[in-house]
Amino acid sequence: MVQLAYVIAGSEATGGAGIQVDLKTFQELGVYGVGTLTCIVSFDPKNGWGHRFVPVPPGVIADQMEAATSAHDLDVVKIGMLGTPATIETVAAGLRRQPWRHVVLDPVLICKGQEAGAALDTDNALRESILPLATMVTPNLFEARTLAGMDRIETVEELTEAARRIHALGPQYVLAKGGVELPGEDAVDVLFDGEDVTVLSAPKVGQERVSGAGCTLAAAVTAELAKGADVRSAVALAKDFVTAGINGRVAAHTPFDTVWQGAYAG
Ligand code: PXL
Repeated sequence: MVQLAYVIAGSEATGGAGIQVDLKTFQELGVYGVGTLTCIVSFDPKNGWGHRFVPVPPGVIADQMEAATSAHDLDVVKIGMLGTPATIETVAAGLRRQPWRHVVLDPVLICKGQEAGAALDTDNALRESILPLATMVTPNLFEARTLAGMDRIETVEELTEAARRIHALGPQYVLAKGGVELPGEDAVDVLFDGEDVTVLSAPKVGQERVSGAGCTLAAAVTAELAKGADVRSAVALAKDFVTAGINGRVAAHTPFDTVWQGAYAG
């Protein structure tokens, strides 16, 4: 029987992040993807690839969630970019309507190139309304600093401390991602389940960030959980999947290359 995975996320028009990446990842990992669109991001090539952001009206988001959850028995969902407090409240209300085996939250606070602190009300709404519903949260370095309330994260020990602090906010599993910005030879991620710390590392592929790596990682975890994998196996496979995708990256005219989700299968 085909397993299903659900994603609630935004569109990123170049194809390098957002729901496009989530659905490609689901397909590559053999799960049937169902998606609900929260917003449309169209980078502006005439303006340094700055963000042009259009939210989907809350009623339309609620309609999509109703259609998706009525058509299918979904029990694993990934949450990507939400973007506004109104969207966050709508998605939280929709999620509360049924039980979930896993809610994987990629806490997209800002996108690459956006100014830090651009959307404090959105950050607060995410923390208050979505974080308590998440079984797993996958912050990058910036998001981990923000959620953990730490000024700096420069070592694996500090990344682990951030994961512990974020765990205390509610989610059962925290996957904190060091990425290329955490100093060192390897791209290190830390999984904390409330008891055990698992450190995953793979040699960095260059020193430049790649667009879509975070989306791909969380989507791959979601797909594996949908197939019934335990959290640690899901995270390990997702790390391999995203590392293969970064090695096979797709060049673009944007400031960042993007992950090739097809690289893992070859
Ligand atoms: O990479 C984070 C992200 C997620 N979702 C959407 C985005 C971005 C960053 O640009 O646009 C829709």
